[in-house]
Amino acid sequence: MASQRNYGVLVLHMMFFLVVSHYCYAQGLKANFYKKTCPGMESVVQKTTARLISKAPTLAAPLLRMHFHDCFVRGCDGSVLLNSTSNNQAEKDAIPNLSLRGFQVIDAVKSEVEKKCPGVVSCADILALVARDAVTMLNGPFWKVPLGRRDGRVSNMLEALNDLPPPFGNISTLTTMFASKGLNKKDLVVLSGGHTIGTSHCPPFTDRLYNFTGRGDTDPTMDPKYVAALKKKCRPGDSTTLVEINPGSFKTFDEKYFTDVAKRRGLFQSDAALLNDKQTRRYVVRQVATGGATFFKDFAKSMVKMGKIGVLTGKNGEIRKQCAFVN
Ligand code: HEM
Ligand SMILES: *[C@@H]1O[C@H](CO)[C@@H](O)[C@H](O)[C@H]1NC(C)=O
Ligand SMILES: *[C@@H]1O[C@H](CO)[C@@H](O)[C@H](O)[C@H]1NC(C)=O
Ligand SMILES: *[C@@H]1O[C@H](CO)[C@@H](O)[C@H](O)[C@H]1NC(C)=O
Ligand SMILES: CC(=O)N[C@H]1CO[C@H](CO)[C@@H](O)[C@@H]1O
Repeated sequence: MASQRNYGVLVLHMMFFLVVSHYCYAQGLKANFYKKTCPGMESVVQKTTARLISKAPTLAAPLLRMHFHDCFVRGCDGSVLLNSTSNNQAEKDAIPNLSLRGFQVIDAVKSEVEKKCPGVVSCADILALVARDAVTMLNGPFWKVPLGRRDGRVSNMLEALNDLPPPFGNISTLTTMFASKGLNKKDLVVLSGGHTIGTSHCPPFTDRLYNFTGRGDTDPTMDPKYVAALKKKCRPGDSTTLVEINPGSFKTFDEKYFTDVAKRRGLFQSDAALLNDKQTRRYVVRQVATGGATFFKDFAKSMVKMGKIGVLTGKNGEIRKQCAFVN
């Protein structure tokens, strides 16, 4: 009898432990995740990132974009960093990767962190931190990055094509694609503000200039003066020229992106589309009117939210030794 009761208590304890540990794994991410296992890792990441970006400032923007692409495909699991192999085409080789750059920054940061504490810090966490540090370096906001992601073992080109929103996406497509990742319309308009930095190749928007509906026409929602200026930079078929996404301010993380969008100077249809919904439009107009009163705070919040999409935690996935390869 007594032993039966003890057994019952034991089972209860075990169940409690399982539930609690499962809960911890499921919740997973926390700001001081490496406090004991790799103290000081954040400053190693920050210093290495700062050193490399100060040598090549145009890498800051693609590193932010890389984190976004990582999170939208299979969750933030470092899958975007994996190289293709003889029998697998990785996300890197999908068309939207065209301008993904800065993989060498991630690799360099990883190797500095590995020197300090081998096999402890995931590539997915490193990417999330580097993206934050890149934004902060361009005078953008700073936020605490919840950590504890683990690295995935799969990277698939077709998934990248399916899950990444296309530049010609309309507001309903964009809303649906963000919603499928647990992000709402506010996150959509706020995170689109990432287009305050960086450059684009011509193909994502040349149709708007030359062949919008297939009849040699121009996108009527785009400021004609901006169309004319872009036509000078991008001839039809040009796939190498780089254009500033937020002209005049593409090296600074600020709220000026919203001024462009409001003036019908959003570069992609996806930027322009933010004017076609009451809620996203209201956000754009309000940031313009207030000089970006809440943009930094909102961006930090939505980045933390994006950084939690589909993460692997606990015993799932692995801690890659090299970010371009599974162990
Ligand atoms: C809303 C859906 C989005 C679409 C359709 C989109 C599309 C694009 C496209 C087509 C480019 C240009 C790529 C090229 O060089 O050809 C680009 C660049 C960029 N995107 Fe987005 N994007 C979206 C959301 C985001 C988000 C959420 C972020 C980050 C928070 C982001 C950050 C960036 C950055 C920083 C660049 C510049 C990259 C560079 O300078 O190389 N984008 N985006
Ligand atoms: C991974 O592939 C890229 C090209 O996509 C190449 O530049 C890089 O050297 C490869 N990384 C490693 C570690 O082999
Ligand atoms: C948005 O784009 C999708 C996919 O191209 C299309 O099916 C849908 O009709 C479009 N919606 C609107 C409101 O234009
Ligand atoms: C414009 O688009 C139409 C339909 O997609 C296509 O048939 C035509 O070749 C395009 N014209 C140019 C100049 O690209
Ligand atoms: C950086 C990178 O891996 N770029 C690849 C993107 O995809 C194209 C093919 O679509 C490859 O040729 C690039 O090497």
